[in-house]
Amino acid sequence: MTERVEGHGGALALAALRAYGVREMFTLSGGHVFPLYDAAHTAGFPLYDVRHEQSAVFAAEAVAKLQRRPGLAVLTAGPGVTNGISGLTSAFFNASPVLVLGGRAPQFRWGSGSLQEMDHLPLVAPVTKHAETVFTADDIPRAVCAALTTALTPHRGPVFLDFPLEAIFSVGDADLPAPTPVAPVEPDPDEVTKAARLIAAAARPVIIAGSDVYAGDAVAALREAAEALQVPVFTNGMGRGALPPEHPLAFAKARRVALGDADVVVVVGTPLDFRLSFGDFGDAAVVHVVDAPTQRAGHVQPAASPAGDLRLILSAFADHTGDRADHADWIERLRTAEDAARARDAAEMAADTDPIRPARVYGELRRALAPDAITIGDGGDFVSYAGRYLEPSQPGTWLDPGPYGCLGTGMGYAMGARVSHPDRQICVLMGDGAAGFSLMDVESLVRQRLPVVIVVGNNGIWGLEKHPMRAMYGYDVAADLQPELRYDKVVEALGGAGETVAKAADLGPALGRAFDAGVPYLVNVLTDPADAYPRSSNLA
Ligand SMILES: Cc1ncc(C[n+]2csc(CCOP(=O)(O)OP(=O)(O)O)c2C)c(N)n1
Ligand SMILES: [Mg+2]
Repeated sequence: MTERVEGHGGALALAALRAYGVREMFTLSGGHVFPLYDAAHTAGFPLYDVRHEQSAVFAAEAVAKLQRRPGLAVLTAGPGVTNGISGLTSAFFNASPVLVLGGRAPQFRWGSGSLQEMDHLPLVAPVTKHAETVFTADDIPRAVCAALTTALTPHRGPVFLDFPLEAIFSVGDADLPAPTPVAPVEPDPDEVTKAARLIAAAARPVIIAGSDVYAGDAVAALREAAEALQVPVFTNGMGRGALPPEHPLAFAKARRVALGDADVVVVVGTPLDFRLSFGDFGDAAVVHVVDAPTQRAGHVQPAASPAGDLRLILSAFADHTGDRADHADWIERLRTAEDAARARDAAEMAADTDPIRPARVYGELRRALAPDAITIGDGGDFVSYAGRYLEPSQPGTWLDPGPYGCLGTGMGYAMGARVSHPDRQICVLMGDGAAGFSLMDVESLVRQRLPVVIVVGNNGIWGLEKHPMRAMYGYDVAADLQPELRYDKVVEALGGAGETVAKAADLGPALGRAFDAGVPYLVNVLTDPADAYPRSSNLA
């Protein structure tokens, strides 16, 4: 069924966006995109604005990640688009269905030197699934619908369209195509059976489940597969919380033993990248389960690599009827390692050191956070500790920057999270260095009444860089920040509130005030600059 739509280019775009379930726009003002604002304003469509375009794209990405629907950022021509490129690239690495609509200098005088006249496509093409200039108003609904279908089709990812000035300002009409439901990609049954047999026959199998398991709505199927085949599960990215922490097959801390001694490692919905030692697990056979054939690793030879709809593949694993080995001893061994690590962590999370160590911050936060709280990590060591000490108990509640590792997601992700979940706690965990990238967008949050809590681990340094540089060279440069800077005062000046905490005993009450504040609130925790996150490779 198609619907006839008419109006200026902005109205035509909005009609297509709404048909695909887009429910808000993130932007920073620019004349080239006024018709999109006019359409939103006229229709009562929510529009949130920011102080730097990267925040608009990060906000759209947070919506896409959390709600598993398209997120929309509207960027003005030239610098608006170029400022959004780190956000687009993050979305590309994270397979987030983000649509960026850009303004563009007029086509009819292209080459004459209009303001901000540049061709965005060569810049954005490598970090999008599709990038296109739409030259007429009439063509806008088709282009928007096609772009959104592409963004939502596994392997998901960002798409970009720009509209020359005359295309978006002129009036047109078109048939609005009905949204195309994304058909599940059937995996090759032989490859699925091969993988299931390997897992079932393994003596010491492990599953690692990543973001695409959540994005592909395959959390229930993952649990069924793990339970049916009795395989311990570790998670990363948006996969965190896929199994509740109390589940007998949920593991987080025994990773070293698990990956060191496993005979089959099953990686589902995440690439075999640096986070997973590039898919090299010693003698273990690797099963790589991906949501599209394009995601099969080119640098390793997995024993099996089924590609397609993750629900179908994981359900097929759950239904596997062949012979299977008993994994009870293996699970028990991992549980012993997990419990020992947990006891060590508990001691660190309670430690009453002066200065405060990051572990204690997370010990206190665990008490303050509700099970459905959204936590966002933006920083170096401080966020590595968050990954270690916080245990999301529900899937879709943890936002990290992903493998692109871009600092500066903080306030944009916070805005997208707040808009997605108006009734939940939203908590941003920030390094003091990371804070510099987006803290000005607290102003946007205050003005648009979007309260969030920001906890800064303020060690006065770019910790994740300073410690490795000292280890490598015996000295460091370009790694210091002002010690004990009052980031809480910055937030206060922008209309929010906050406080500085120097003593561990003051953390709990401060967090209580933060979550009750009803305005953006920054808890500026002075942490120990000598504390370095222990890691095998310190380069990030
Ligand atoms: C946009 C961007 N610039 C630089 C880096 C390199 N980098 C990674 S972690 C880090 C240090 C972060 O410092 P801070 O946020 O204060 O956290 P800390 O490590 O001190 O806890 C830097 C500079 C990056 N990942 N992204
Ligand atoms: Mg720091």
